[in-house]
Amino acid sequence: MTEKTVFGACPHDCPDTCSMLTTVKDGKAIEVRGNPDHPFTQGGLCVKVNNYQDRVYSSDRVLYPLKRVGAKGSGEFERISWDQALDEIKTRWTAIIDQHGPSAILPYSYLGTEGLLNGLNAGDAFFNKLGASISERTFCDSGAITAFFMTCGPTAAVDPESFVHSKYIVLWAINTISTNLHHWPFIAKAQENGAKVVVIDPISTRTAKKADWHIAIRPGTDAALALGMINVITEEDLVDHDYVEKYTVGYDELKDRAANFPPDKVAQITGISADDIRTLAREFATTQPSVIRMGVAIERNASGGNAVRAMSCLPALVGSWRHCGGGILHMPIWAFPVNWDGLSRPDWIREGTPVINQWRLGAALTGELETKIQSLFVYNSNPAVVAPEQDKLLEGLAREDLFTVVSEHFITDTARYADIVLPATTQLEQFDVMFSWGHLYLTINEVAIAPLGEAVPNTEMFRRVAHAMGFNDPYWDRTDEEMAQDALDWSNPVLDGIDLDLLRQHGYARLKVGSPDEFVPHREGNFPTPSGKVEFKSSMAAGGDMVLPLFRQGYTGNQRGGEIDPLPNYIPPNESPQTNPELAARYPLNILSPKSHAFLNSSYGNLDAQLHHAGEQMVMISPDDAKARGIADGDAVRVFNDRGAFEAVARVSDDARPGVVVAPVGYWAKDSRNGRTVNAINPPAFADYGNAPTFSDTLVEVTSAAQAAE
Ligand SMILES: Nc1nc2c(c(=O)[nH]1)N[C@H]1C(S)=C(S)[C@@H](COP(=O)(O)OP(=O)(O)OC[C@H]3O[C@@H](n4cnc5c(=O)[nH]c(N)nc54)[C@H](O)[C@@H]3O)O[C@H]1N2
Ligand SMILES: Nc1nc2c(c(=O)[nH]1)N[C@H]1C(S)=C(S)[C@@H](COP(=O)(O)OP(=O)(O)OC[C@H]3O[C@@H](n4cnc5c(=O)[nH]c(N)nc54)[C@H](O)[C@@H]3O)O[C@H]1N2
Ligand SMILES: [Mo]
Repeated sequence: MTEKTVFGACPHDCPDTCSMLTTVKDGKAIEVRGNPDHPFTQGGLCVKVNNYQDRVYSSDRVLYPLKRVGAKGSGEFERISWDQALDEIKTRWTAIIDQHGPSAILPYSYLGTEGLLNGLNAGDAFFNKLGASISERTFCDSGAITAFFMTCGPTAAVDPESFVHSKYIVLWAINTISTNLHHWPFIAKAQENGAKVVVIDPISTRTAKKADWHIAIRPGTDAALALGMINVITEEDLVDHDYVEKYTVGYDELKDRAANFPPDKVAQITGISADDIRTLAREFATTQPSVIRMGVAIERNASGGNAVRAMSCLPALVGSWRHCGGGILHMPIWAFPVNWDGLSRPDWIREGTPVINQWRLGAALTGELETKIQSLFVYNSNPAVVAPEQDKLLEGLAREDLFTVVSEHFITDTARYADIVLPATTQLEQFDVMFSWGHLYLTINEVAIAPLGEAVPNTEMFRRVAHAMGFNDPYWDRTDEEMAQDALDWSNPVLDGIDLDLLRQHGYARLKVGSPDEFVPHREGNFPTPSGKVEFKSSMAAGGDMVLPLFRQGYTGNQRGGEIDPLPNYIPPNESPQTNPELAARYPLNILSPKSHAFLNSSYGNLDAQLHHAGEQMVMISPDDAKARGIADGDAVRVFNDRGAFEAVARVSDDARPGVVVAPVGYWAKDSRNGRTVNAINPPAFADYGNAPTFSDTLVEVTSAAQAAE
């Protein structure tokens, strides 16, 4: 009998990127646990991943290539060999390319796994070589990143571990205990030491319940709140003038802009009292170190980018950057010297290649866009659940003439529509190196067990597909380890003394950025913006493109020109009772679709332990709104607007603000009452920056399902 412990990394698209230890006995993984030595993981995993071996060994795993035998969407497949699958792909694609050109093929991927090798960019080089359309990947944080770069630049900004030193912590549009769990102990420690924790969220979340102050803001109005805070700080002269003078640009213009946002007006927009707005501004300014932790959810409205810009001005105005544990934390990912272009090979993109945004998949497949898509290749993503306009998307996926290939662990709602399904390995069966967007450690993921069935890592899948298509560039001759060598700039000072051998010995390594107790990168400015300062007035606004090239692999075609406001402003929500009274007469409730505590996006939405935790697809509604509709807790309800409808169980709770309902994303359509989930009602509309979504700006009506059926 042999037993060993293998260093791994949680694969998921989550800021925590836990260092994971897998116990392997006689070639079988019997347990996973959090690495107790890792300062951020601290020995714990979450409810999603702490039984990861059950995902690996689930009897529902796809273990062999499959070919569709039933109708699209029926989920009926038969086993074929890898050679047959590759032959079929080659034959179909060759015909499509001959007839329509390669841009009729659309890749679609996101972060099913976050590894440098198997994650976001795993297929880019292949599809660029093929000449396929470019998938513009703005699922997550593209608006906030653009806004943050415009104001502070690509900086790690604040070490999440430094929060133990903070005295005033604002958790803004983030549900830390569900979505960034391993940050919580640092916040809790600060709280024990006397820090005040403020949560700004329309919902009383698990995190809000632990806060000293929960501010239940109206969705999509955060930009107004931040500008209101700037108004109070400038009017009452709570400004750190020395910091502002030395390390910022555009103070006078920002002050003028904020003059349009006095607390009384902001109170009307946000639903927060003028006194509370003043208190928040005063306390944030005077309780140092003060820090903001923003969630990805901040960007999901018409004013999301502007909100991030205004929020990113606050710490510089009051000098929070002078202190360890002060500033604004967006994502420390920018500290990792990733060789993005080496992974993606944007140099292989052909001039004039169409760019199709991910949120527009329904439109792309139903022929609404200029480029007609004849083939879709999905890996690391489950668009049938995570993309909006679900009705349209499923209609597109059902097209008989569309040739769809999906690489997966499971027959997801998307894979059900595939012509060919390719089996993918899980994290225990593959090698990878992981960055983090929530801490400053690089983590290795070693192979713990042999691949099950004929599953392969994405790296190997693209080697096979590339060779089948006759590509012989050495890019596809590299081993995974060689790819890892190329994926990072190991000569960068932050990786000084760190290499694969060291990672193999320790499982992880902290970047050489100094200790969390001394991490104050902007005590004296040094912001990576064009001016080197915090740009209240942004010089990047003159560039005229509000989607950073990052999201389309460095490709700078299709620029949208136009005037961009160099100062942060507030743009009213696309859909809200305040701004669209006509629409609100039919659909009076503002719906939010945040993350589920027990799922990771739609991953785990099919597995027993997590489903048991999450319960049936639900919608949370306030007692007032429920009563007005004759809805009781536990009733089956229909949630709908002009785009679509889904059925769910009502959870009547004071946790929802009146006028706001909440339906977490991640439930699978096939297991839902009417075969639809929350993205049936969500729009494809873009936020102000970065082609981010506007899920927090959506209006619906809720009725009891029995009533709807009459
Ligand atoms: N358990 C779990 N953890 C996850 C994920 C998951 O699916 N499940 N997904 C991972 C991924 S991909 C991401 S991007 C992150 C996201 O992490 P978060 O941004 O924390 O995720 P959300 O739950 O979508 O939103 C957080 C909170 O924002 C609030 N909110 C929504 N709209 C607004 C608004 O307009 N203003 C304000 N102030 N608040 C608003 C919601 O009510 C919600 O409680 O989580 C990661 N971690
Ligand atoms: N309404 C609403 N919609 C949302 C959001 C929201 O908050 N509300 N959040 C948005 C955000 S922030 C994000 S990040 C996206 C997330 O969207 P996605 O990244 O598409 O997330 P998942 O639904 O988890 O789908 C990932 C799929 O990849 C598969 N997978 C995992 N590992 C591998 C692998 O190694 N190889 C292959 N081939 N496949 C693998 C998994 O089994 C899973 O089915 O959703 C977005 N959509
Ligand atoms: Mo995300």
